[in-house]
Amino acid sequence: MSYKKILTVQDISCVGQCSLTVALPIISACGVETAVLPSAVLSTHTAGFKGYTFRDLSDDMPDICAHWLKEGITFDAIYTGYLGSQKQIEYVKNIFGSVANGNCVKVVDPAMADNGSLYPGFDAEFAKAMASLCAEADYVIPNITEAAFMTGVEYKTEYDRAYIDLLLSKLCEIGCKNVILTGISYREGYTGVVCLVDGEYSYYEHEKMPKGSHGTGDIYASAFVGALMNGKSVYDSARIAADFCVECIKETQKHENHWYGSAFEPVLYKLIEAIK
Ligand code: PXL
Repeated sequence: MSYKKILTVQDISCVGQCSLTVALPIISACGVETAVLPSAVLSTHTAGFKGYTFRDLSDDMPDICAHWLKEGITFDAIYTGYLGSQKQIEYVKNIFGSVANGNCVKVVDPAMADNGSLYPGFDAEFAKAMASLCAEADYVIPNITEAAFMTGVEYKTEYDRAYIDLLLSKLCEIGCKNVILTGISYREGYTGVVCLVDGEYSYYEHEKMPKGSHGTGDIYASAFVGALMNGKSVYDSARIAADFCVECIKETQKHENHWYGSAFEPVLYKLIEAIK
């Protein structure tokens, strides 16, 4: 397996175990060189903390990218997570068109919503812009809420296979090529992930933890990218990432009052074992 170099574009939430503080250690631990393009610096993430700082780094993004171009730096994969503005989404499209090498794999996690609501600061226009970025990716990793906001399909907490098929077909209509739809539960006590790859549906089901933990979306996408870059199939990458998230949630529950993130570090070795 050749040594791969990936670029991940997302914010730094200094405290909160999400975005870059999750993607960098996880993808690096998978044996992949991980370059970063921080889109913003926040003192914490926005889900549950009050009064966080937000330094928008949008205007630095084109200059950073221009320098890489001058140096002849390109990437085998580009993975984007939380992006702070529509302007950043446009910059990412330029990045896709410039520093991607010939076989570059583009992965977009449209990290903007969960449990039926958009994160603070986002609106329907942003969701539309994110949908247009998803159309440029090889793989997109939305949850049901994000898929619903991007397609205009009603968000549901109780659903069947027909609803999921509707979400998938609407995602394809807006230009998504391959979809990894997370948090899909068809029966009590279980949840899982649906993969639509080259039009083929598959589903990996696993136990559903009674209580989730924050940041598992970013952990999931990072582990998926790490596994994919190690030559695993899309389905195996989706399965490995899902199993890892379950381990992270179980670990988090051992640590009382750890409400703002997921304790992924103590179980990171399990992800590496699953990949190797
Ligand atoms: O993907 C989660 C995330 C990342 N970055 C910031 C966030 C969140 C979720 O709330 O607020 C800044």
